[in-house]
Amino acid sequence: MKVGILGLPSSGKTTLFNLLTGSDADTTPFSAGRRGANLGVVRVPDERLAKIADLYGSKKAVPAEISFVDLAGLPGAADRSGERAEDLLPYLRDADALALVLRDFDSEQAPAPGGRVDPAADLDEIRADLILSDLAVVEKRLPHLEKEKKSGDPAKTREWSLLLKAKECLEGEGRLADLGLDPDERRMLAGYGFLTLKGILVLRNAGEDRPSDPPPALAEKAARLGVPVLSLNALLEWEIRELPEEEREALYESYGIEGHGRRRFIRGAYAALDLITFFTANQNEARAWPIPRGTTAVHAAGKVHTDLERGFIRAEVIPFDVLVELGGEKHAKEKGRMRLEGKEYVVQDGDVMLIRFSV
Ligand SMILES: Nc1nc2c(ncn2[C@@H]2O[C@H](COP(=O)(O)OP(=O)(O)O)[C@@H](O)[C@H]2O)c(=O)[nH]1
Ligand SMILES: [Mg+2]
Repeated sequence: MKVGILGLPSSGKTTLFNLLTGSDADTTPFSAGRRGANLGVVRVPDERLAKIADLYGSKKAVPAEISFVDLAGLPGAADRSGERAEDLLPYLRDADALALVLRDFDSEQAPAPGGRVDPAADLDEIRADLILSDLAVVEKRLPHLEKEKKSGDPAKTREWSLLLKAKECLEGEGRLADLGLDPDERRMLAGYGFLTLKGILVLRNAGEDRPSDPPPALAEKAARLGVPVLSLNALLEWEIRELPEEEREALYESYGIEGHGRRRFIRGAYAALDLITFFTANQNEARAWPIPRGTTAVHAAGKVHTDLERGFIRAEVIPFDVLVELGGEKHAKEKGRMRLEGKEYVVQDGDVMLIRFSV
């Protein structure tokens, strides 16, 4: 999974990136307008994985990974960050989700752009930028499709009418995610990398003097948009992280921070994207795979390898709880608790799957 971190300059994007990935990228005031991107990868902690590796005697355990891209600016905010949409889009096109960082802190060393600290207004501005950026893509493509559909190719006609629908949606300041596209339509649009089709998680970067709940204006706006809001204090958490472990817990407690920001972020991202985890395991490795809830066995197999999807025969499934309760695969099989499932089986969180295939 790939998450793009977006926000206005000096909202704390790079600080958040450092916190999430354990990096040490530059956050001095001069870095705000710098070009380019920071890239980093984190492993998703999942206690079930070690347990599975243990029960299968796997040589190694491979956790799911989230890669993060921290960009210097925002697509539409060219005048503020010196970046243009064309420069940023390639970094974001293949992101699965966007983390929108909203500033809710005062700082003399790092003043807010225009002196405005208003996370609800920033959310509106970023949303508008995403919409404009998608609209620009649609408007650039439509005239070409207009010509191409004259060839009589029904696929081009369908794409054309879908893009018209998209244009109307964006012009009404809607997100493409709200169009309720069916899987076919989503596939048709996949190549465009539309930003408003991606899952969104709002991160409120709150100063120490701020209440723990998001300001009502932000909470209402996010609720109306149906996006979750996570509050954290990126700088404070980053500073605490640098301390020896025995001092950390006491500080988390005294500041009322529930657990590490990275863990909360990952949980939030999984919730925002409605992801679940299935596992594969053998003597060589046990591995965690994130998939959207509702994914069928054959598509889940495709995550592991395209051959497994193409040549899918069946999945042998043992739920994690059963595996633990019975003390391993062998006993689960003996007790008849391993299920055989076909292509259309909807994979459940915690399923340990062996995929039988032939190509
Ligand atoms: N007081 C305070 N300063 C912060 C916080 N988060 C970031 N900063 C500071 O704001 C400045 C800009 O942060 P940075 O992460 O580079 O922002 P970016 O431009 O969005 O990447 C830096 O000087 C940070 O130390 C915060 O939660 N509180
Ligand atoms: Mg930055």
